[in-house]
Amino acid sequence: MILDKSLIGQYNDSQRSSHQKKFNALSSVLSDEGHDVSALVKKLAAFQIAIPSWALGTGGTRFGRFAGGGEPRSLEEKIEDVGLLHALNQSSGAISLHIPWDIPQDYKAIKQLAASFDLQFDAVNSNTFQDQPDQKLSYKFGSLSHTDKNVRDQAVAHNIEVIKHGIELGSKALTIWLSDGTDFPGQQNFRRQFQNTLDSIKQIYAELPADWKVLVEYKPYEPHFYSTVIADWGSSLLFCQKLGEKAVGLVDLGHHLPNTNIEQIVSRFLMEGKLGGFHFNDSKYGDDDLTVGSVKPYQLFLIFNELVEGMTSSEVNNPELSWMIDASHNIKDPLEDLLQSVEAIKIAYAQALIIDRKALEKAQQENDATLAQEIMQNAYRTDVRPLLAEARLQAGASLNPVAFYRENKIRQELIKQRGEKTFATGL
Ligand code: PSV
Ligand code: MN
Repeated sequence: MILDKSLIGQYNDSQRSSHQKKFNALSSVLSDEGHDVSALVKKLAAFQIAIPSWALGTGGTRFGRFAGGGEPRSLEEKIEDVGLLHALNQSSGAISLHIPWDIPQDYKAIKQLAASFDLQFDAVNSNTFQDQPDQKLSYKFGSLSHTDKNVRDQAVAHNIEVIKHGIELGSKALTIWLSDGTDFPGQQNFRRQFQNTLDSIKQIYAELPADWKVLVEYKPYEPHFYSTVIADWGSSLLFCQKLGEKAVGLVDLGHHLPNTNIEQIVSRFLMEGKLGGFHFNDSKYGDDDLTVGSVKPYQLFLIFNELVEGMTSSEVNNPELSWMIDASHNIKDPLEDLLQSVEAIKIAYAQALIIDRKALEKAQQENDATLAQEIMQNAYRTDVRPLLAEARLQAGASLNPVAFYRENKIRQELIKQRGEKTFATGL
């Protein structure tokens, strides 16, 4: 569906005066606090978060899936949906593909389509966690870590094929999420599994173009329930250190055991110059795939505090980060969910940008925990949404993307075009 952009202008005109009042009030407070408001708006407008091709359809669980209507039936329709999101918020200017769920048939046409929506191709994702119908050897007992070299070779070849698709599309990174692990104590030798995996990823690493990265994602459990080869940030960092400069860690917010201090992990990765990027989502219990910021917005803010601090510190030398959402929940309209997620990420970023860093540093030096908390929460409790809205207004996006989406009955239009019973390919 191609959005008539004049509708955005009309909608913004109807909301402009109310927005202006809120923006003026916030600008005046922030200016008094010494912030350069137009620089903040510029930073927010420039911040782009990639959308995964598998988040555009309704997710499910092993107990079932309740598909919504009008879901994209092809890669082309997924690109159209991300184009729609980008038109609404001007902050979702990239799509991340999962192979083989979304193999492009005609690179040139796909690239043209993406360019028509002003979209880039973010990291490409390999998949050795499922067996494909035409596959020779099974991944039931692992892929890159498998005891059988033939299985490892097949998984390595798949990753190299994914890099090739990425090169054709203009991607600059391969994300490896390795599901390999065990379900029972004693099932495998941990050290040998690690070594097999390292040997496999080294072969993949050797095929990376000079300006590429490999993002090494970690996850503590699921699909395996006793051990996972790359279970935690320590294992991810170990692989990255052994592989070389192009290997960096990927933090998926849902891939931590309850109460893990994710912001400290972010700081450690940054300190080592090994933070590659994020898969944003929110979680209550595990890999819940909930809307970003819906359960733990303060944690998200604390993560952005580390990011802003680390990326602006002269003591940190970390490569550019790859920002992506990784969520596909089972009840919401996926497009509304993604709009809310992007908004939550940018709110946390804006709040982290307005922390009084000098005062915080002083409070830290003086071990004044009370003042440090006041400073952090003063930023967190500031309603920064008018800054985001202003960034959208200036970029030609909608002042309120979710309200616009509903008022213009976009889902109903998609259902009309694609049908009530459609299933997005992927998960
Ligand atoms: C695994 O849970 C994961 O987070 C990986 O990033 C996958 O590529 C993605 O979800 C989709 O299943
Ligand atoms: Mn992920």
